[in-house]
Amino acid sequence: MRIHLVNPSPVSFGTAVITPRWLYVLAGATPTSFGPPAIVDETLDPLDLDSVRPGDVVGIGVHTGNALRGYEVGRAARSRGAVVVFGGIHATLYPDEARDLGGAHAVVKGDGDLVWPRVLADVASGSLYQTYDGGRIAGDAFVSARWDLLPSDRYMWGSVQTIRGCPKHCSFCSVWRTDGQKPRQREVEEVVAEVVALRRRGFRFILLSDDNFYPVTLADLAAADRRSDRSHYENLASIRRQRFELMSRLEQLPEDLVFYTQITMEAAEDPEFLKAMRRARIRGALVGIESVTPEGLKAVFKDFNQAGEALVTRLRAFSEHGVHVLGSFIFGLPTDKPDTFAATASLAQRAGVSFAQFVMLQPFPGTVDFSKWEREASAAAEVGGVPLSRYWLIPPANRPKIYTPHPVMSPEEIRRLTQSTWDEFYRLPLIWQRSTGCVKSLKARLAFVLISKLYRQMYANTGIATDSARVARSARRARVLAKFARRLFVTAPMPDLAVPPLRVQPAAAIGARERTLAKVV
Ligand code: B12
Ligand code: SF4
Repeated sequence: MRIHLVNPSPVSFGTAVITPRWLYVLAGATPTSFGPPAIVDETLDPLDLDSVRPGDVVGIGVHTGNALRGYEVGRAARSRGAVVVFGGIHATLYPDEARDLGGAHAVVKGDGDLVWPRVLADVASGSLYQTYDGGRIAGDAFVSARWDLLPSDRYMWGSVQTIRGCPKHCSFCSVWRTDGQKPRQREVEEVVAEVVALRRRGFRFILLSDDNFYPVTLADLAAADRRSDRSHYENLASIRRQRFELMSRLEQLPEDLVFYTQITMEAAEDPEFLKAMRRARIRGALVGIESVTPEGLKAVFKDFNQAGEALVTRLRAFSEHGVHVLGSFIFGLPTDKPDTFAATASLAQRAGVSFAQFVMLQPFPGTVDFSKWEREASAAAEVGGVPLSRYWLIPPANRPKIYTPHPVMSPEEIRRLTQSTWDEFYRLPLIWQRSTGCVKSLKARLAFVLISKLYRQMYANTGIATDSARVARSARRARVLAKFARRLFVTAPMPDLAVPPLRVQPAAAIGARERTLAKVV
């Protein structure tokens, strides 16, 4: 009985940017008695069905975007006699779908780390259940990824998770509902060991694939400090202390490592935190800016963000501390008007954002926006017998772009204006201008241009274009650019790299600093 883990994708590029973490975590959770799992990332190469034998176990992880391909793989594996198990966020939300359409014998909901060995044992003993609930496990129970199984020369960036969950409740995001609002932090030494394992293999760029790297704000601490019950304050202070511990450990790792994460803009309030990020070489962060107006932020339950000039100041604080921002903006909010698009691009440039993505408000399952949209009449319209509220089941060739209905603009107008915002932001003279704020040498500036162009090709044209010729052209260009970009990211392996020895932290001093900072708010 061989274990196969498949990350489905309708398109295979031969090369990929970031390692899909779940594959290597589940490999880590697979008991050694079953042998090393066969790992297939279809963004590289499609699954070779001939490798699947009767009695094998095929584990398939799906998010909404690749669910349909996942179901195809599941049915094909089942017809070859394999035991098919689904997991991942989409299977967690729609377990019946994986069974009805994906040939699943079993579906795992929630975190797979601890429940996966039980599923395999049940397969082996012939007592498999239809559904397993992996729940939300504690941070110290997260299983480390098996990077020794990573193929050479296929990926540019490694991915290591340090925390799961987010205390916020943005309307377009499923994270707080599926991963929970209570931050679950991994053991610092486990994170460090994974980074070392990746650096040994030549990876120097690592995505900290977290929901929110800054889970405790100074205002949270100040509010907790006012309560008579100290337990909440102590808990928040401990989460914050561990963040600093992690960053101080990352600081001890080889100097050529570069980290990138996802964070709320609230971190800009906290120079201590930003300085620690810089020392840890967390050089970039995706910041969910979403909207440049207060009304827009309110519409998506994100009014903890700043708007207008206060937003410019906040974003500049990141780059002033050497943390370069990938600003993520959403278009199509009910409060957006045709002039919002140009105003957004101009603000992004003024705020010193290094990269930007402009996405159209799309209802993703598991979100508040989706639940609302699903009840509307437009979601009941059908394509080939499939209601739009299940748009991921429509074959990609016929699948319309699904956007949340807007009170005054048509989807096509929003799409066209979004596309022109990408065009404007990624004009060569503007990229060149931005490169000065990020890097110094001519070589590094040229690399910045290459990465900007690659990002734009991979994201904008393949993501929002409706013209399939344009999508195909962009995918081809992205493949060529990726070949060059790979050389920029991957470096000589350091097979003998050891985990650096622990430096003892003056814990009392950290506690005192938190108290001072909390009182400032
Ligand atoms: C890192 C990340 C990315 C990285 C991905 C890098 C990579 N190659 O992995 C980048 C930045 C590229 C990215 C892009 C996008 N992402 Co993203 N991303 C994440 C994030 C923050 C963490 C994912 C991760 O690595 N987690 C760590 C692993 C270990 O956890 P996991 O994948 O959940 O797997 C666990 C369980 O689900 C389960 N499991 C998973 N698979 C399987 C399979 C089996 C058999 C079993 C038993 C269990 C199991 O066990 C695992 C271990 O516990 C999640 C948020 C989240 N909390 O999930 C969003 C998230 C997955 N992304 C999301 C979205 C929407 C996107 C984009 C579409 C954004 C956009 N608008 O373009 C793109 C799509 C890219 C694509 N085509 O795949 C949504 C998905 C929503 C949905 N319903 O599908 C999420 C949930 C965030 C959100 N805001 O809601 N993303
Ligand atoms: S969008 Fe970001 S801040 Fe909002 S709930 Fe999701 S992860 Fe948290």
